[in-house]
Amino acid sequence: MSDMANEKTVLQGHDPDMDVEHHLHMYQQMARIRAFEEKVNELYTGALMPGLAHLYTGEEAIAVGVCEALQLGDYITSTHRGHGHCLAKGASVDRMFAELLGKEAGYCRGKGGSMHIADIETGNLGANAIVGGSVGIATGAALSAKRLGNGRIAVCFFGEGALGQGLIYEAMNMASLWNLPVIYVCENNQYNEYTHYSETIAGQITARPQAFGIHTETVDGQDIRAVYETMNRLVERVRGGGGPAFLLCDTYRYHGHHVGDIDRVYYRSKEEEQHWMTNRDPLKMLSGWLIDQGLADQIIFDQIEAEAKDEIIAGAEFAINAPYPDPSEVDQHVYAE
Ligand SMILES: Cc1ncc(C[n+]2csc(CCOP(=O)(O)OP(=O)(O)O)c2C)c(N)n1
Repeated sequence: MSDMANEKTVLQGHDPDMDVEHHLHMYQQMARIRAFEEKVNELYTGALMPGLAHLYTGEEAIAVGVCEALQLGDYITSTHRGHGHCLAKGASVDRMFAELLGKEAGYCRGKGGSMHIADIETGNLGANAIVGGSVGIATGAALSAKRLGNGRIAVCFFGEGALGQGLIYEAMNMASLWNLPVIYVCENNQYNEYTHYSETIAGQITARPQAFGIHTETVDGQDIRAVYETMNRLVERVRGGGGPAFLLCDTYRYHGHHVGDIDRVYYRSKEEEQHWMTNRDPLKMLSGWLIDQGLADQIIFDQIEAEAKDEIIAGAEFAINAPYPDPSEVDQHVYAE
């Protein structure tokens, strides 16, 4: 954020305990994710991106609120809808776009694509196209952290669709028995592909982790202040040896299941989409609150969004102009050693 933007931030007479700069930083992170995803959609519709992508637009408050409560060395695992998680944990826009476009500069030298981005330097153990697949990886990372005594924790992001996978219950059972430092973050964006979650999930979602004795909380996933505050408490508890936790976040994806899912009225109404975008948008909710409190004005948010767009345009340009990997390395870097 520019100095000029920072100066505009702090309006007179605000509560000195309120960390306005941090709220603006969180807004900026959400704006970067939103701009990134909009550019991905543009690249896809412009036939510049191979494969598909599952956009995170609308769910930004969860990735940012959660990752802001973590340290760099803490682990995350992600999903097929993972761009927001990667960026919130610190991935660079340039290398993300390069990966999406299959370029050598990408996080997996262009061989992983949208659904397999991993960034070990920022503790990101990887996205995973297998629904529920990263639950075992996050739980294993928590086991290693506990055995090494390095104080790290692991966060596992997954959609509510993963609640239909048996693996998650085996992993939660172990995590509880072994008191592992792991937080399961369930992003309930209401739909598993084209089916409302009420048609796939019996009973209360929270009853499932509770059955394993796992501490469970529910939060409004559109309210980044609530996500961040709740995560801070959970992180403290888990890092302090309190055992695993489960955070259920209610949210909504603005786009289709993937970029090609354009005609959606057969499974959800335009009115429903409009309701979330108008009344439950995470960026608007945060900016509206800061403005209402007299802590910031609209100019700063416009400025942050413009800066985010510039960064995204530059990152996409970098990737478009970057070279593909040499064909001779097609069978290299494909398996972990
Ligand atoms: C094991 C497995 N089964 C099915 C699929 C196909 N699939 C991809 S995404 C998806 C729905 C996932 O829904 P959810 O976990 O709620 O995540 P969301 O897409 O809503 O973010 C399915 C069934 C898959 N990738 N992996």
